Amino acid sequence: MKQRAKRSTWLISSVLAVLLLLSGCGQDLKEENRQDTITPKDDSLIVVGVSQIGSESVWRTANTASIQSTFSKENGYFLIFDNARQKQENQIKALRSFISQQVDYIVFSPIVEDGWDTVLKEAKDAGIPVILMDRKVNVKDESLYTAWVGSDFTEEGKRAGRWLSGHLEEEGRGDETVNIVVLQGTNGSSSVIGRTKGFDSVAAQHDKWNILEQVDADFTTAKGKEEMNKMLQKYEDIDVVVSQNDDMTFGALEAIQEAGKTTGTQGGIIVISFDATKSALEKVEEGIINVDIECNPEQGTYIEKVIKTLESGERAEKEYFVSERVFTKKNVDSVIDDRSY
Ligand code: GYE
Repeated sequence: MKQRAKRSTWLISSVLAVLLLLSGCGQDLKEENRQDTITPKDDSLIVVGVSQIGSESVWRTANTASIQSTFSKENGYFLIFDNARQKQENQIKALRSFISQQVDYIVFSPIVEDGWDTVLKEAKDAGIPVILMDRKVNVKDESLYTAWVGSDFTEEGKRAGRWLSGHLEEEGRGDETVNIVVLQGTNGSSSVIGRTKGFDSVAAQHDKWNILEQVDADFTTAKGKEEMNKMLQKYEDIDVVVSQNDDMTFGALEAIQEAGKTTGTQGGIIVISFDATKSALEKVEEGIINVDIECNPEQGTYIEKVIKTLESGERAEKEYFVSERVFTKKNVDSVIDDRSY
């Protein structure tokens, strides 16, 4: 009953939002929002406001596609989607707009962990459940969000470390000094914090692993190339590149090739990547990337399960982990053809 009343209030506020838009006060709303805002047809639909970080990577685009296909009108949802273009302030604006539209649920992927207490308190006070997607928030009061769906980033980092340890042993290089450089993604994000912590915890058990530098390359190909270039100029002898997503890996591979060096199973530099997107898995198959630690972007159905649980009046779990694997040349063929992103 409460839900239905809320949904009709939402219709009224949508009309107000349209008036605001027409008067030019809502220009920061995206085109797709505008469409959805002016065509609320059916008040039995569950209204979900989604604030996405941006479109920095292939992973992110796949994550967005998963959300858009899950929260469709055919499935009973009215999706208001906002792309924050890599700015926390845009995400905060989007959340406030969802609150004022009295959406039924807020789903969002926080670009960084800090700085959400105030806006999440506003959502809580408005009685709107918040489901975190992919990344987490660092808040004093955990009741400020209802649930989180995403990856175990620390475990991903450990998987990378464990793979490297096993690989060096297999190659009879277990006692060698290895020089490692790390390309990190967006500073302050959960994926970077977890992957770094996990890898570092394995590195700490290996005296001979020498982490030369960990640099911020923002999860993008352009930055990955730029930062890799700098490190190739700075360090003569790089044995391992750990790149915290596939997009940066592609940039790094370009820089390495241009420097006249080789990578992968037959090459000079070991490359460890994260995400396991199709084009990167093809590089694993070719032996150019040694290993890809999967990060599963298809989180829409998991989030829908949380919403269905809440709709039925039950309590949701606080954390839902998506399933993930590790791919090398040995097992990559089992997945490559079916990969849609
Ligand atoms: O690995 C990267 C994206 O937070 C898991 O963000 C996500 C990361 C993903 O841009 O490609």
